[in-house]
Amino acid sequence: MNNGADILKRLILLILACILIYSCTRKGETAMNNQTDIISVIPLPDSSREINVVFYLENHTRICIKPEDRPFLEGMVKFLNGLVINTISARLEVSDVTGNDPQIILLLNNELDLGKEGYHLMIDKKQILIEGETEKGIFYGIQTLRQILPAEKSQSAIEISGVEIFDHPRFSWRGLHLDVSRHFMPVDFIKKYLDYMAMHKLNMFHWHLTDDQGWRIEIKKYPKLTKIGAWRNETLVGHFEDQPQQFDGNRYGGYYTQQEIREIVQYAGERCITIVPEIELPGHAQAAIAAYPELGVTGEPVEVRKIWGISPYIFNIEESSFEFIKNVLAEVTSLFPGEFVHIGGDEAVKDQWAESVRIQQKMKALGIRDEHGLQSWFIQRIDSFLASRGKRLIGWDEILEGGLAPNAAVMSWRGEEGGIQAAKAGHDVVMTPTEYCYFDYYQAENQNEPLAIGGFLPLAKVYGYNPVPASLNEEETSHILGVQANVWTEYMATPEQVEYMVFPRIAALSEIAWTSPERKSWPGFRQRIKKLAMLYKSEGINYSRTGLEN
Ligand code: TNX
Repeated sequence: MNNGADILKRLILLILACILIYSCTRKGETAMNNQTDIISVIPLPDSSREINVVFYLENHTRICIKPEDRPFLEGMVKFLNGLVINTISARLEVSDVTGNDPQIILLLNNELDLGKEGYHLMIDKKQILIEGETEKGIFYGIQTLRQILPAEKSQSAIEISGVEIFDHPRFSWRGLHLDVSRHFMPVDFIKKYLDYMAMHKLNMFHWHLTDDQGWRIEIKKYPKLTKIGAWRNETLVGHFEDQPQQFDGNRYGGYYTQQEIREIVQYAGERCITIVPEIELPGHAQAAIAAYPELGVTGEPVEVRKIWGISPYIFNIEESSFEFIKNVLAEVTSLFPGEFVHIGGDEAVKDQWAESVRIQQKMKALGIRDEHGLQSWFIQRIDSFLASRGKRLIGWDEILEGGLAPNAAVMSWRGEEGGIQAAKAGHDVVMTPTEYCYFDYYQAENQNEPLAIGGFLPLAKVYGYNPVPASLNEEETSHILGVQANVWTEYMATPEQVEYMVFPRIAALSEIAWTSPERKSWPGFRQRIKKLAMLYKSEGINYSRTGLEN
């Protein structure tokens, strides 16, 4: 009896212990799942699930593509192999057939239902599958794989943990801008910049090619734009507000030939990036007027601007000036295949228009009430020209003043108000308010921070931005194409300084542009950015460490 009770007691204890061990394991699993849900990828994908196996990437791994996909995926194979070479120092063979070897499959699949840029990535024991409805999706799948792979190069096979990811972007406009007028950036750096964008799944490169301080795009019909307009006699030293102003005494400039531009457009296209060229009108035009004074209101000669701030020089409204602008835009549109052309429209000081008897007479004859109306008339003429060439106009939010053609899009930079107003009026909008999106602002309060324009935009603040204003209803929200950060280079004289200002804030931008807001998490991002910074380091990028420390 005693013995029997003892056995029963032991049995009960054993069962209890089993239950305990089982439940602990379950808990452990859940905890792990939660952890791996947040895989270390930026921007964070829609969903990720850990698969408890490893894939060995080795030099006899094959890249497999269906024969009918080949013509569309050649470029993707090139990227994938570039990535593999950087990881295991080997180039993989490409084959049509799927044999028994470990393989990486790139697949076009129009039944995925993840949109044109979405992808499905699955890493299991025998294969890595990257599928997308288009090559763009596959490209982004490869970018995700890039962040999953170790940042350092290895001479032999590597192990990759199993995972399955479904992913697609929140916005179709995930933009980064670069001002090459205030400081010229060489072709090689523009290519790097495009690489950096691709790494973060950004897809719109807004290239600010003209401004008061330099005209940077070769226009065959008007050689003086680059012969004269691309060069300033000297440059301001220190901050614009420092007194007395001092200058470096060095002639400064540069421009891109059309051949170089074609090369860059192609390079961008291979990385699923569309370039939006910007030709500034009617203000920020001092360099063009320096080259051709007859385009200005006074007709007097002026030099290319050598200080920052806003110039009073503005295009006149003669028919000959519209001819000039149309001819320039004709060359620009033939170089850039994208849908949008940015025509500036910001900060056009209208004093010269107001003071010109000729312009005032013309305004009256046209029945236009004031200079805002005149700017609107000006922009609408450019809009119809662009439309006749199959392009869409986009401009800074000032173009809203005085009315705008329905198809034109607006970039909201002076806060969100312009964007809200534009979306409510049915215009497409890109949000880029100074407060959250100006990467020329300081990112740290550090005493030794390199000189910047001012402001304060730390990493966390960029991350916290939601480009859809709460005041918009669903229909209006559909006009928010996306978000963009701007990189004005008054205080960035070199590519290294541009990198410093862009990194790591570009990572926060990519997540607000790509990841759905419910999935975003600042603590999660802070962990993941540390891993991504290892990739920045191995790429030799001059990134700011602020925001990456504990
Ligand atoms: C305003 S943002 C400008 C640029 C300057 C920038 C400096 C915008 C449309 N225009 O010309 O470079 O401020 O932050």
